[in-house]
Amino acid sequence: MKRRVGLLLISLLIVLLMNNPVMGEDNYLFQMTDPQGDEYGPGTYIYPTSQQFVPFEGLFDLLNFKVKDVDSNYIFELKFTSITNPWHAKYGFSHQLVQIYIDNDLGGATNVFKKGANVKFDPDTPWNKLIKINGWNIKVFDYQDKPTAKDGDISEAEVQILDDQQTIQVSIPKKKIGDLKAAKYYLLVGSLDGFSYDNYRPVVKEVSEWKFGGGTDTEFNPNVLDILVPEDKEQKEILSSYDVKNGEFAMIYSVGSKSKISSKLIVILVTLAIIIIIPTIIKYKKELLNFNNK
Ligand SMILES: [Ca+2]
Ligand SMILES: [Ca+2]
Repeated sequence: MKRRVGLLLISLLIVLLMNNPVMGEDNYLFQMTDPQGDEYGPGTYIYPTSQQFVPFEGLFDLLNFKVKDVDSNYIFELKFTSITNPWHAKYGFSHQLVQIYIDNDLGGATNVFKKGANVKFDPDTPWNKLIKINGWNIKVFDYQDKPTAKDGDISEAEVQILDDQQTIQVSIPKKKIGDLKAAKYYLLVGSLDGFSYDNYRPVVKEVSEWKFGGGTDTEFNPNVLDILVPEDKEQKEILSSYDVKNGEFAMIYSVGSKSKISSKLIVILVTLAIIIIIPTIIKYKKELLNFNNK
């Protein structure tokens, strides 16, 4: 009986450790992998033909997204199949344009901050902070900022390419973003184009030297190439859900750490179990002693 109770306690502890995302390695608050080979938006997008896009695959193919909590900073890691720097961007990557829309507070918006990505967001998790990452600058915006605002530059941000030559690591002071413990994320990967709206290289119907093909010649197909999607959803389906006729953008769903309520609930359950089990052990011991004394 005693051994059984001990085993029960150990099992509960293991369940608790497994379910608490904060207790993972290196203080990861959240991490998610993304399939390789899906940098095709809704399944049809193809690379521009300019030689600047060599090797014509992998540059926009997100493989992994991690968020770490380190002292006064949040560290974001974005792993891609391939990173190149033909235009000598100061942070070491020329092509990737990443926008991380974050829901970590009450209120927020369901439309993009600036026109460009051609998507909209799930009304259940409206975003309130936006991190915009490219090889030249890192910006953070609040949903209440004016889209015309030129500010947002995070001079304290630190950016580097990790030794695997595939991972962009961005460190941003927590005070610029707010608490991410229960955050939900929309992660959009586009192709950086200094001349386009919000720097998204357009995806049109016919591919050309500087534009992606496989889209439409309207303003409604997404200009994003890869996104993270919740486990029960398909990227192809989500990114093809736009409606040219009715002028509707595709709706993106957020991803995020499993609800904090569930890990809190586990802590409560384990505590309750201990409270109930310990007196039972004591009672059982007493009964056993009484039995032996008889
Ligand atoms: Ca991918
Ligand atoms: Ca994807």
